[in-house]
Amino acid sequence: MKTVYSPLHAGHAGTMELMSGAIMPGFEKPSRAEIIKARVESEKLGPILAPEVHDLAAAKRVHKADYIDFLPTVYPEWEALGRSGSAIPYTWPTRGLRGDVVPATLDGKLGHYSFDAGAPFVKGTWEAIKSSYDVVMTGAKLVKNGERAAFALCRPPGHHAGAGFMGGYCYINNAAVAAQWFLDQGAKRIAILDVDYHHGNGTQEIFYARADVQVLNLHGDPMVEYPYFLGHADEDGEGAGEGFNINYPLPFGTTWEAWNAALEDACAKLAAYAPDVVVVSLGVDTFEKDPISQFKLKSGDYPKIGARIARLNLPTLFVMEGGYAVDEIGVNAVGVLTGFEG
Ligand code: Q9C
Ligand code: ZN
Repeated sequence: MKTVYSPLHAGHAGTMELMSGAIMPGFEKPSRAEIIKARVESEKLGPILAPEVHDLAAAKRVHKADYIDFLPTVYPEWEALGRSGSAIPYTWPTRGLRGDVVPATLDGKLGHYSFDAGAPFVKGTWEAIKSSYDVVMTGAKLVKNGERAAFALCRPPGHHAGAGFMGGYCYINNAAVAAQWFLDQGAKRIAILDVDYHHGNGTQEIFYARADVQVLNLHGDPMVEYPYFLGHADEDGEGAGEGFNINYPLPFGTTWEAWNAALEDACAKLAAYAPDVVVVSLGVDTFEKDPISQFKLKSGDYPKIGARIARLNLPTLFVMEGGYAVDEIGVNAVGVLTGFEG
């Protein structure tokens, strides 16, 4: 299968994050994508293509236009204030406060357009976000033009980004953009299968009231795990979308057997939906050695995930999301893809 990759991701480097009461170097770092790319090469998965440059129209089909227009302004405004380091919000319009008024200055805007402090900006962040979007658009086009599958090696990831908010290392929801783009190209139904350890709260929010995108999510139970506040089993969609959002919250310590049972159930529901394309939000932070996660999948499990997805026998776009055990991230992510190819 073909991989789409851009070196521009690497400008999103040296970010900081808040963790257990301390500011520390970000876990979502450039080496992640470089190690996956090296594994794509050493496993001879297929050619690695540069993305085509796209305008932002497809991003604005799933995100609010004012949110997308805000993203490239962040770091220049931050610098104009005489600041350096990582631009990070520190206050949010939570319950009872005004979420409808966009503040006029940067710290207020950062809070308005985010749900946490987990999506920092440095100098190269916007270019990296844009390259990740170009990567997923190029991958989507490959599948539309007849490839059985393609791998969008996106960085930064996307599944925590909602219509009008960033967070959790995510800015543009690459998987959601691709799903909507397939529909706009004439597809009738798209399924998004999110196997990242964390609930894809942004993806769920974007498609919650819609029947033309089925969203299936396997993740750490939000009663005990980030991003909390969304991802419970009773969230099954609303209005026309009722029944088209399917959550599998799983406990800390989940191993292959229980995780795979949830995958089997998800694949059965996905097959019954009969989508034109499957978009896989491919996180490998389910790995036993992931530094911020609590599932116990082993490297040998990832090819089995790919093989199961292949048995759906549908055009498939793999979109890279999380995974922070950098030493094994290439083995695990590319393991899914080689398992798919059989
Ligand atoms: N820093 C993805 O895997 N970390 N995002 C919370 C406090 C946030 C994960 C712990 C993890 C975000 C795409
Ligand atoms: Zn994750």
